[in-house]
Amino acid sequence: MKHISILGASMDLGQQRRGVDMGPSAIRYAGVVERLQNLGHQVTDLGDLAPPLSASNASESESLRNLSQVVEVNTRLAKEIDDIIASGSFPLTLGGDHSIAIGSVAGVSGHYKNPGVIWYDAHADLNTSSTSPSGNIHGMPLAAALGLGEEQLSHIGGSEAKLRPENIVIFGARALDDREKQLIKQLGIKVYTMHEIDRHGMSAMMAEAIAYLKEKTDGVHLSLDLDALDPQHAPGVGTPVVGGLSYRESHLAMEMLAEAEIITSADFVEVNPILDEKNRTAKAAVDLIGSLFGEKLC
Ligand code: 4U7
Ligand code: MN
Ligand code: MN
Ligand code: MN
Repeated sequence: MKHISILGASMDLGQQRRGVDMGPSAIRYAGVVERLQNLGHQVTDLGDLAPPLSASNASESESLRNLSQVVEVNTRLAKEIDDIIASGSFPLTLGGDHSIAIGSVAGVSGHYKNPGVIWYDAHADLNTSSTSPSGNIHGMPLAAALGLGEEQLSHIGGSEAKLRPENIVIFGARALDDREKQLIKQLGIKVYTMHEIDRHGMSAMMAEAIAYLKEKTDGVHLSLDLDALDPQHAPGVGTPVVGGLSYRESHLAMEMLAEAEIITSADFVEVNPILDEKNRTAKAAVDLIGSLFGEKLC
């Protein structure tokens, strides 16, 4: 039995398709609290973090859209996550676009000597204001956690880098920008692209990723972007990429993580109900959360 604190981060200013701020509601309507309670966990739903104080300001930089709002929300989120862990509870953050992982990783990192992360995503989210093709901050959270790019983002929750490159595993990648590929090589970040997963299978690749992280980390944050799944299984995301992980592969991944008992915090992000079909993507998120927290088929 775990004590789990659910926090909604209803943010949509890290990208340009409206509606992803409704992700936390959609995941709640898909039954996340009941699902976790039925597994015997003690769940506190802390509701949603208050939205950004000011509305989007069109005059802001195109290389870092809505910077001040993203900084403000993530600063509050980092503090909330920090407090949840300090209280002995498991923080489960519901997004919201992936820019919110800047705050969740910042809030987690101070609690571990060697924090690690599994970035379950079609993308690497390693852009900075100088490499980003879009200026969308949801493509930058992993770079910020490494201490790269705009300091207003990388210094949220403290000026130190929140993650070491060798403690990062990117899983499900298939849409990396050239500069992101360069950075991955330069820093030696471990990436399981769709190629490796197709070739050797989810079971072998996830087992390897778990062994890799288990050896060097004392806490692992799972940052799960629903666009890691193929759009067939998760259509309600802002940046869908064909050729992704299946629903079953993702289930297996979560079951293996549950069995390995390495995950100490998580976020489930990028669920956009406006783009979804009958809340399927939110339901997939809840199914995966169930598996991550120990649900068995029999
Ligand atoms: B997500 C992109 F250029 N790399 O930076 C960018 F392709 O959190 C996409 O993973 C980022 O959904 C996707 O804008 C961010 C683009
Ligand atoms: Mn993505
Ligand atoms: Mn710095
Ligand atoms: Mn992402």
